[in-house]
Amino acid sequence: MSGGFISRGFFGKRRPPEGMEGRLPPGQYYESGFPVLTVGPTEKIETDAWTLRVDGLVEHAVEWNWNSFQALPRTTYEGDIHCVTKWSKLGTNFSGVSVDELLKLAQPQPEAKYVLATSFGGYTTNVPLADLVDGKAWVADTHEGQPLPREHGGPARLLVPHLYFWKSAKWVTKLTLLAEDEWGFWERNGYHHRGDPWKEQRYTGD
Ligand SMILES: Nc1nc2c(c(=O)[nH]1)N[C@H]1C(S)=C(S)[C@@H](COP(=O)(O)O)O[C@H]1N2
Ligand SMILES: [Mo]
Repeated sequence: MSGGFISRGFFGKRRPPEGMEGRLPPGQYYESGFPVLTVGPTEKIETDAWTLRVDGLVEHAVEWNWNSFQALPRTTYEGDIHCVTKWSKLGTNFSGVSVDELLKLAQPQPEAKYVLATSFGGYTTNVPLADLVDGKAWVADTHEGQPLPREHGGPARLLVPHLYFWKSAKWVTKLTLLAEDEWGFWERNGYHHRGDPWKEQRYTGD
């Protein structure tokens, strides 16, 4: 009886489907739902009030409103996401505008090596610029073909799926390009400056 309980309630949920075992980074378990993790309140941003800005070490600081953002070329991410609290969600789907498209217009200066992402509400996270380019990162506004739910960062969030999910700033409103790394909220609180799940870069010094 207890075996049955454990199998359904614990291992059944936490083991990935057949053939997907290799997609779980070290120390992660399989999550079939989509947990919500937010430090403060869920931000409520109407698309009318939404803006996204790319500034700092760029040739042109650029700001989009919802309409000009929607006019940009779009692409889709099909794949996995990994939270530092140890859940991984496999085979999920987001669409939006790649950071490459935003940077094409803003044009990073040669000294730009790091990015500080800022959200409505004040959450921040830092990411090396190299981790946001070449099709690895998006400002995503849909999940599974639906408008991104507010609790998951809608109208739009940063999506950097190859790094731990705290780098994927919900309600993102600004990407600032910097010459020196400037730590964000979790990074100042002991989390890794980069956060590669395959290298288990959870905490500062990992
Ligand atoms: N603005 C904002 N973005 C955020 C967070 C947050 O608290 N505020 N939490 C981060 C963390 S720790 C994780 S794991 C993911 C969670 O995203 P989800 O709630 O869509 O699963 O968002 C990241 N982005
Ligand atoms: Mo997280």
